[in-house]
Amino acid sequence: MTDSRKHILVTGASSGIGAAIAEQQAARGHVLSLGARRTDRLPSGERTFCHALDVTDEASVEAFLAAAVAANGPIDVLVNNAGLARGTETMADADGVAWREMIETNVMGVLHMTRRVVPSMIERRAGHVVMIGSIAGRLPYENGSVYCATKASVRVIAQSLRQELFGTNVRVTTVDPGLVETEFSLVRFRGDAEKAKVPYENTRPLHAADVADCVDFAISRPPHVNIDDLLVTTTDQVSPTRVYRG
Ligand code: NDP
Ligand code: 8X3
Repeated sequence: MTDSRKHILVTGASSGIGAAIAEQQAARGHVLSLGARRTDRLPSGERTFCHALDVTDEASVEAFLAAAVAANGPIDVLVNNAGLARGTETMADADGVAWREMIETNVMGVLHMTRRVVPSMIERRAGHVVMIGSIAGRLPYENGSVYCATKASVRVIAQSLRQELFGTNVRVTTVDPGLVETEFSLVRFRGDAEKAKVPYENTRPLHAADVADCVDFAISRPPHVNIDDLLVTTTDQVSPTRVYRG
């Protein structure tokens, strides 16, 4: 790919932030490879390659990456967006099943993807890894210990990776959003639409497109500029638990 047209790979592009990133980067004229488990929900487009992806399954990750590279060539930008929170149990009440799902998706999924993509970036002395973290990784809250821990892990993995990639020209960025209105809450509350609405009631959450704007800013900087991390909330939020509900 040339500097002007990049091959951008987005995990979890079937919904929310990933879908918004895909839409915006498609409009910029970039070539996209999009993955998620619900392939019927992946956005289609002229220069868009869609393929099944379960980031928790190494065979699926390998099949997805092989197909993406065959379709679109070397990956210029990897956006590790796929992720979820499941449940709001306290540690004392949890059975551990959702913990494993969150750790496998949010941490192992990022690692499965990144370790397979970075070697070719190092070889080409160009590339960009973007992580979608969360405000939860910086300011943990009750009833969310494992989700918060997974997002703190993403942040630390990015910091360490940036050190490892020092001198290679490969960039690493973390974008940590606050409350964004997506299907995130529906997933966290296990499909209970009434409970899922509550976090967004009487407040102005971010739109997925606002987060896509942050990713767009980071990846469109000149090649010598690395945006290390961005924390983004609406003016109605100053911490995970301090949300203005006027
Ligand atoms: P959505 O639920 O709307 O989207 C999540 C995406 O992740 C879906 O496309 C889903 O696709 C994908 N996904 C989940 N598990 C897997 C898997 N095993 N393999 C591949 N894809 C998977 O939520 P958001 O858009 O809000 O979430 C995107 C990211 O943003 C997550 O990492 C989340 O933690 C983070 N975030 C969200 C915030 C919010 O308030 N919404 C705030 C801060 C961070 P499918 O189910 O089809 O596989
Ligand atoms: C999602 C935002 O505050 O619900 O990461 O954890 S929060």
